[in-house]
Amino acid sequence: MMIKKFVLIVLMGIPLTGACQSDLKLWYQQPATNWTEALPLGNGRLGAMMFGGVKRELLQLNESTLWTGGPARTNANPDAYSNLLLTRNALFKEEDYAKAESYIKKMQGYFSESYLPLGDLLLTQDFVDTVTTAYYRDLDIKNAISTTCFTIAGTTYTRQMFSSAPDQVMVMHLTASKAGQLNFKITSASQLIHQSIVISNNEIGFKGKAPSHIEPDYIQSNHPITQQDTLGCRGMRFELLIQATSNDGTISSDTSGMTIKNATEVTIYLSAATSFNGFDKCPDSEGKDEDKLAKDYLKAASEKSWQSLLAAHVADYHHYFDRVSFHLAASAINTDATLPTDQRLLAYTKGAKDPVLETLYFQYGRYLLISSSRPGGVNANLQGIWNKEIRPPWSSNYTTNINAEMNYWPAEGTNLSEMALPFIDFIKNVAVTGKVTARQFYHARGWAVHHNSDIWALSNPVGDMGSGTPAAANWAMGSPWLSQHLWWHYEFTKDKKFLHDTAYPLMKSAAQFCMDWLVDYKGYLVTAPSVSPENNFFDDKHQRGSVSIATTMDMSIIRNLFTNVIAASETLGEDKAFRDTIVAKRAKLFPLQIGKKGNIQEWYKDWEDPDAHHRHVSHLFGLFPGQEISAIKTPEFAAAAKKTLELRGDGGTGWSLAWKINYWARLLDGNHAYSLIRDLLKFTGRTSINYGNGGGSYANLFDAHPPFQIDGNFGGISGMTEMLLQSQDDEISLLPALPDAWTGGHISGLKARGNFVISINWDHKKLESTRISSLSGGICKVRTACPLKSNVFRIASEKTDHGYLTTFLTQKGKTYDLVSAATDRKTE
Ligand code: FUC
Repeated sequence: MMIKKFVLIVLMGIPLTGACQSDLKLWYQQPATNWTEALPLGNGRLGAMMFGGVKRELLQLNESTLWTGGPARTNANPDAYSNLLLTRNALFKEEDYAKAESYIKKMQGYFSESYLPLGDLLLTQDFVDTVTTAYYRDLDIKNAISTTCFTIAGTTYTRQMFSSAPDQVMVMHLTASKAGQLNFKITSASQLIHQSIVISNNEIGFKGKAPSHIEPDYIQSNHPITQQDTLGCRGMRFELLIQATSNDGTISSDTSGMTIKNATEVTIYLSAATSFNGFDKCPDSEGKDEDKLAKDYLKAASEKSWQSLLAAHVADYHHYFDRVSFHLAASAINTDATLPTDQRLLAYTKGAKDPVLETLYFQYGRYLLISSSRPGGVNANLQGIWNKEIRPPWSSNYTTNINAEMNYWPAEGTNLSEMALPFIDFIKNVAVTGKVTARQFYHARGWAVHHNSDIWALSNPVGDMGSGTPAAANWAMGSPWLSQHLWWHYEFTKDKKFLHDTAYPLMKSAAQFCMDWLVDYKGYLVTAPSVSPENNFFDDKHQRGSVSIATTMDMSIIRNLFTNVIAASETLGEDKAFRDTIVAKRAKLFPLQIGKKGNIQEWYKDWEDPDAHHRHVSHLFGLFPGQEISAIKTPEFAAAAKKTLELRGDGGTGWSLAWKINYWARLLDGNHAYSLIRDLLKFTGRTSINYGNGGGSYANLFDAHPPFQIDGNFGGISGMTEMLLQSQDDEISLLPALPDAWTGGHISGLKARGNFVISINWDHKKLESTRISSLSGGICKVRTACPLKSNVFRIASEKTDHGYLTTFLTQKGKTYDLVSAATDRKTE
């Protein structure tokens, strides 16, 4: 009953002017003319970019499992290992980095496969009159529904669309305010080789088989697309079905499309599926029955009304989205709040203060994660699930030297733990292929993953046996970095069964790889060969190089894994002998170094940077996402990290800006973090690749590397979260990096390590009150600028050099309200 009532409100509540805007809508006064203005919808699997054209509505469609290729080959490069000793000799004995680079190139394997666009759906609508008024389109991220409406010759036309997770279809509902005014044709297209299907008068579609391989966009090739499966076991089948229903108009179909005449209300159901059946199954011979899947989803959905599908969709979406609300004091606003989102973004780019746009951006990131990563599905790729290119930038694959992990930085903290599950499944898969890679390439135990992967869980260094850039391709730290997310999932959920059954065995196996990969050198354990993603150095002879030993990032990632493995084994109370070995190994790892400029050294030696402003700042891994460098516990390293960031500068690609927001938040410098939020929200229209300082946002608030990469959206909101709440080092820090621009506000529902749900109210930059719900019980230690008080339960507040630490014992399932002593005094 409640849900029905709510749906009616949603349907009737279509605002026609900016004045009735809710804070949680992206809205525009004109259709999208290019892809980065279109609005993304998704249920984790089915994605659409809705353009909102008047005469020509374009929906660009995706299905998250539609990739080229088949299971990763196990014979990637049998000769790789013979070059390892040669590389190490070049590094240790000759210090000849060019030579090391030439050997390491012989340790490369296949390129990854490519994520594909499914196709387009076009609605071509006939109007006698050409004058359009009251045009409006939006994406309501509170309900995950997009609306386009406009008026022509006195008739208002409305199209609403969503992608339903419970019903596994996308649905569009079209209405005309005057009877019988809907006259349009539905056609479909795809860049993939396909055949049209006409099932009945009101059901059409297409099906086909994906290419067996597509070369990455950065490889020069006259024939980049290989359709034929010459290797066997490559190329998945796909199918799209489109059904329309109307209770008054007529519907007819032929191979050219579907025609709807004289209707007042039409519902279009879109169903799609592929034969993908897991990373290790031949997608054709062992594939799923995509025809049955697509038909079954469609049949079940089309038996339900638009209203009931919408109600189920909204209820399902609210279950996740509503956990967090975020408001910033509107007093700081000096922009025209009635402006549409694109103009608001432009005003912001010119310097307007707009906290509402900032909170919209935050919630939009959560919307994008819920829409691109659902339990049981595949993890969000470089573009989430939204890609229109047959040869997308970087194959729209997984890049594990930052991008794939950054996608999941906000998952736990913004209370979307379930959305991390597809990433955990991906980690389980690469741990399987990674075992073969570790053994074949390095004769090592455990699992190894390099910088690129795909839906088939590719783990070898890419480069087709020598054409990859070693600074990217031969980075071997994928398994220890990915393992961090297993530990995080445990820390935030306290799910001991998950720790025991899933996380610990994978973490331990990654640690075994690291143990075998590390080499004794001058009393330390070092990695060799070693790169610092995707940067170069000038060596002692001023020769440019990229392959050396013991880069800071390598050592920090391994230290982080070893620390987490030790904690995990202690928590489980098992595997003491292994833990002792890891404790001993950790003590011997080559430590962090402070260089002559007062910065954290990136390389084993204090070498110069050919590109001082390089977008990667991987040597600060220990600051974030690691926790080795702390403004409170290791102030010298924190000062060196700050110097590093100053030397590197603020510029960068979208994800680089996003990472820096997290860095400055960990350095407790809210104003610097905030200035980078402003950079990340700088409007750009550029879509060609720019490795320099071009990072920003498109009109649809997608992150611009450029081109579009979704990592910046996710990394950006992780940084915003870190400014308001941190929970590393066994304490919860409230408002650790609050910028002056966020004078007052309220955020509720964030998660902290220990499985606490936190709400925070602040005013005049001072904490007023906090509510802490303890989902697992246990000690809660909170750091704040002023002591916290409670009249109902016992707490102890202790003054430290960095604010007050308040400690109390929580019971599982209980909620605790605390006020700041400063606020308390004010009200007394
Ligand atoms: C890494 C980055 C690039 C880009 C690519 C997908 O290689 O260095 O900037 O984000 O991943």
